[in-house]
Amino acid sequence: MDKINIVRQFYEGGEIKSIVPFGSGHINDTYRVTIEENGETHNYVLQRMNTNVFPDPEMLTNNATKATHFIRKKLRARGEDPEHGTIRFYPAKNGKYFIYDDKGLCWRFENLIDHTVCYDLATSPEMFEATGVAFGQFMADLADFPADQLGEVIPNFHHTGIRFETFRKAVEENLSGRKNTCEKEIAFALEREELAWSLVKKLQSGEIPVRVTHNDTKINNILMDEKTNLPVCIIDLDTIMPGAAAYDFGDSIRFGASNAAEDEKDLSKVFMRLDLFEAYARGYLRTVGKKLSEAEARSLALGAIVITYETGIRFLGDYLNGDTYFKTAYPEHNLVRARTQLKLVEDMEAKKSEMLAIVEKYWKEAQEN
Ligand code: GN1
Ligand code: MG
Repeated sequence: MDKINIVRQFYEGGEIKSIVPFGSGHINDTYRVTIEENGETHNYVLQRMNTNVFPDPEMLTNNATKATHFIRKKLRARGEDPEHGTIRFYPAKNGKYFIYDDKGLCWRFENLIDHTVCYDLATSPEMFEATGVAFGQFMADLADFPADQLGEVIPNFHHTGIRFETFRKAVEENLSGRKNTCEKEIAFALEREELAWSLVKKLQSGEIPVRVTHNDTKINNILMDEKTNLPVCIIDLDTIMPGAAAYDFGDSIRFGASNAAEDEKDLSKVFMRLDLFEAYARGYLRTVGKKLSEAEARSLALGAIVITYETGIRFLGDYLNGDTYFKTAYPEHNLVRARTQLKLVEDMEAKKSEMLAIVEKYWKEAQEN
C-alpha cells in the first residue's frame, strides 16, 4: 500500500498535494501531508509507528486520545481554543486510530496545527521561559487525570535504576564489539550508579509524588506559533504515563538548555546554559510552583542531571548493542549523542548548587503569590 492509499484510510476529502518526511524523532517515521480542499490548503501528520518500541498501538492511541480529550476540556473551561491547543487523531475506516498496511506496518494520522513550527534549540530565553509555562500548564491540566486509565506503554520508561542495569548488561555483552572505542565514557557512566537510583528512591519513599507526566519534554515536542515563536500545542503524547515532575522538568533542560544540539561533535560547545535554566524554571514554577512541595521543587534540579545521565546511558547502551533502538544517520551517531549527554552531566554537576538556588527562589516566590 503506498502512502496515498494509507492516508485515504483516514481521510477521504480533498486532493493530496505532497507527503514529505517531517520532524526529527528518533523512533517513529513522520511525514507531513498537504491536502488541498475547498480552495484551502491544510497540513496533516502521517506516522509510521515503530512497533518494536511501541508493541501495543491500541494502548498507545488510547492513552493519547484520552489525554487529549481531557486537555481539550480544560482548554474549553479556560476559554481557549481546544482545536488549537491539542492534536486531533483521525479514526481510520476500520474504526480504530491506527491501521496495519499490507506489509504489517502500523500507521496513524493526525492534524498539524497551521502556522506552527518546531525548534530543536531555544532561540531565546523568552521562548524557553514560555516553554516552561506550557509544560507547567500541561502537568497542572493533567493533575486530576485518573492515572489508572493510562496503560504503561513502555514499562519502567524512566526507571533510571533499571536503565542502569540494562546499560551494565550492554557493557558486559558488548554485542557490537565496540566497547574498546568508548572505555572512558563507560567508566564515567558506571561510576555514577548512585545517580541512577537517586530519583527512584525519592519516588519509592514518597518524598516526591507520582504524577501523570509527558515523559518526552523536548522543545521540539511543542508546536510554536510561526510569527510569535510562542508555544501553541504540546505534541508527541506517546509516552504519557505516571512519572515524576523532575523527569519532565529535567528532560526540557537536558535538551533545551544545552548550548548545542544533542548530537554536536565539538564537545567544547556542549554545556548547560544557566540563563536558559533560569528562564525555564521561572516559567515552570510561576505556573505550577504552588502545587509542588519544597522537596519536589528541589528534585527538579536533580531531575535535570538524572534524565541527562539516563539518556546518555541509553545512547551509549544502544551503541554497544549495535544501534538497534534509536535511528542513526551514521555509525558513531549514538556514541556522539552519548558524549554530549555525559558532558552535560559533568557540567550540571558543577552547577548544581546554582540550579538549586534558582528553583528554590522561584518556588518560594510561587508560595507567596
Ligand atoms: C526518543 O523519538 P523521540 O525523539 O520523540 C525517545 C526519548 C529520548 C529521545 C532522545 C520512545 O524520542 O525517550 O529522550 O529520543 N523516545 C522513546 O532525543 O524512547
Ligand atoms: Mg517521543
